[in-house]
Order: sequence, then structure tokens, then C-alpha cells
Amino acid sequence: MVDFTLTDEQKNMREMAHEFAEKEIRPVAWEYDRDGTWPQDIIEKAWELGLMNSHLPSEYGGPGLGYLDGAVIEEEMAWGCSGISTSLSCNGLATAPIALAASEELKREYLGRLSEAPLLASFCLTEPDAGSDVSGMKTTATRKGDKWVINGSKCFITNGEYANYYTVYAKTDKEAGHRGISCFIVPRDAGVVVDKHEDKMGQRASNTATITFPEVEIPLNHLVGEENKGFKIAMMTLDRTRPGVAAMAVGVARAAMEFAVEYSKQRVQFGVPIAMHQGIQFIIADMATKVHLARLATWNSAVLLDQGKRNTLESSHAKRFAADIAMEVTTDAVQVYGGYGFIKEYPVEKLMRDAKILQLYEGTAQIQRLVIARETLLPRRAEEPVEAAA
Ligand code: COS
Repeated sequence: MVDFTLTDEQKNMREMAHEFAEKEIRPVAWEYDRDGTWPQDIIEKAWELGLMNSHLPSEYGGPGLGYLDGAVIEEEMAWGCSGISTSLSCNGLATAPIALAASEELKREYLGRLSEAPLLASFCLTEPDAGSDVSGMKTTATRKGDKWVINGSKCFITNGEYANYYTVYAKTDKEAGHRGISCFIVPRDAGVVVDKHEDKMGQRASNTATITFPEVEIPLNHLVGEENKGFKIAMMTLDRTRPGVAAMAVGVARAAMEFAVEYSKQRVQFGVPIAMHQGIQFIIADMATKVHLARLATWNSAVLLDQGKRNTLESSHAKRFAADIAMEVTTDAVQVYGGYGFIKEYPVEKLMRDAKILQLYEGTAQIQRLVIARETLLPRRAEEPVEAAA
């Protein structure tokens, strides 16, 4: 049976998340965006209410919610402000590799930490010369006695400046391409250096930093999963987190649509509210269809995960479609506002700036199309069971 009805628990959770976004995020969102303010106060409140770390398993103290639950929460948070919601949800990206492949000891320590205090963790994959091409990374991990020595630099790291620990990918076999990458947990106090705080176009309340590991030593048991299996762990992680990005894109698009709807009812041109003009109605209609379909694709990609099924194709469908429509809908919202849409005093230019990164992070719109093309040309892969990477 196909049923898109949320359970009563999910509806309550959505209501709580919406209320939080409306009361705690929206009132400060435009100010935090302007000043690039770090939303520590909001992170602490969201953590208290259980609106962070939704996928953290209950055996490690987390809420143990499903992926659809997470998508419902993320849409509301991003409706409030996608910069703040990126900071709130980034622990999910950093901890997915741990939940997927780490030893019980590491899970207890590092997943447990996030349930005990409002701490943050960062996912360190991207490098200056290795963005879409993950295998091109230059960071290395070398075994030295009873330690791993990590050496290299990672860029565009969300929450990097504030993270308590990092999930880091490094080459353990330089000659083996994607089969020579391993995943590690690096505690911040092991000697991690925060190099650069990025000044961004949008999502300005989220923190994005360059992180350097200058011969940082970590215990041997901080390897996540098996040596040289890190690439698969990264790909399986992104399958699990792209639905969350898609949900955030739905939230941004919905916010833009709502602003455009309200404005079009108030703004009078040619003697009537512009909502009476068919040209505007068609823009609003396209916005509504796009938001609706993006949400369906997002929920589909999340439900497959909740059912324990591989969702590589659906995850890319959702991420690419929702991010692309968020860009389109926010751009059209500026259009509905006319010249006022271009002015910072009005709300929609922020949304248009915020939307852009959704087409870039966690795999560009082009990488999603690459995955979709491969999965479509070789549909056999979609039938494969979800295998443990390590
Ligand atoms: N789940 C499990 N395994 C996967 C997988 C998935 N979703 N996708 C690929 N793999 C496996 C393949 O099965 C293959 O395994 P073998 O080594 O056993 O053959 C291996 O990983 C390599 O796969 P592939 O040949 O497809 O790798 P490519 O180097 O061609 O890279 C892309 C594929 C481009 C899709 C990948 O590098 C990617 O997603 N890049 C974008 C990274 C990104 O999102 N960066 C953003 C920063 S993170 S915020």
C-alpha cells in the first residue's frame, strides 16, 4: 500500500518543529544572516527539545527517529532558516559513518557524546582539489606505532570551527584510488587547526571552515570500519543524508512560495492585487507543484531507508530535484516581489541566496545527475541489497 499520511506522532513532531522554527528561528533569521551570527543559542534550545540528532540510535542516548521523521523536522527547520538548519542537521552527516561502520566502543564514545551535551561534529571529505572527485583527495593517514598520523587539509567543512570531533577521510593507500581511502574519527583536541572561516553568499548563519590536520595523531582504534573501505562508507553516508538536504530545499521553497502568495494578495497593480493577474497565478501554481513533487520525492527517498532498502537513485532524484526547484521557486519569489524582491528589507532575496548552496553541497546537481544516469543505465545496482560497508 502506498500511503503518504503521516502518523499522529509525526504530525505532532512536525507541529513542534514548526513552532520552534516560527518562534525561535524566524524572528532572528534575517539578522543572523546579515551579521553571520553563529546560532549557539538556537542549537542549545533545539538540542534540549530533541530537534537535533534525530537519527542518533536510542541505545546511544539519541531520539532514534526514522529518516522520514528527520525529513519532516528538517523541512520545518529550513522553513525557518536553512543556514541555521544546516548547522542543526550537520551532526547527522558526521555521525552516519560512525553508525554505519564504527566499532561498538567508538559508537558508545562518539555517538554518546552528542546525546549528553549540545556538541557538534563535522564531516571532512572535501579538499581544495577533491570536491566531486572524492578519490582525488591528498590527506593521508599513516600508521606509526600505536597511532594513526593524519596529515592534510579539508575545506568547506560545516560547523568546522565549533566541532568537538571530526569524521575524516584520508588516503591509506595512495596508489589504490577509491579503494585506498579510510575513514577516521579525529577528536578536536588531538591538534586539529581551524584555518579559515568562509564569508558566504547565503546560509550565512551556518559555519563553514577550512580544517587542517598537521601530523595529528589518533589512536589506532579510531579507524571507522575497515581500512581502505572509506569511499563506500562515504557514499553510503550520502545516500542517507541527501534526503535531509532535499527536505531542507523543500522548506526553503515552501517559505519562498508562502511569501510570494502573501505579497501577491497585497500588492496592487492595474487596480487589483497582482494575485488576480494570470501571469502571477501561473508562477504561484508552478511553485506549488514543484514544492509538492519535491516533498513526495524526498519522503520516498527517506521511507526506503526506513524500510532498510538501498535508496541511491531515489536519494539523488530527491536531492537534485528539490535543490533545483528551491533555486527556481526562490528566484520566482523575487520576481513576484518585482523590484522590492531585490531589496534586503524584503524577505525573499535571502531565500534566493540560501537556495544556491543546496545545488552544491552534498553532491552538486551535476553529480546527482551522474548518479541518476548510472543507476538508470545499470538498474541492476538499484536491486542490490544494502550491504554493510565494513
Ligand atoms: N553505496 C555503496 N557503494 C557505492 C555507492 C553507494 N551509493 N556508490 C558507489 N559505490 C561503490 C561502487 O559500488 C564501487 O565499488 P567497488 O570498489 O567495489 O567497485 C565504488 O564505490 C566506486 O564507485 P564509482 O565507480 O561509482 O565511483 P566514482 O569514483 O566514479 O565516483 C561519484 C562516483 C562521482 C558519484 C562520487 O565520487 C560522488 O558522489 N562524488 C560527490 C561527492 C560529494 O557529494 N561531495 C560533497 C561533499 S560531502 S558534504
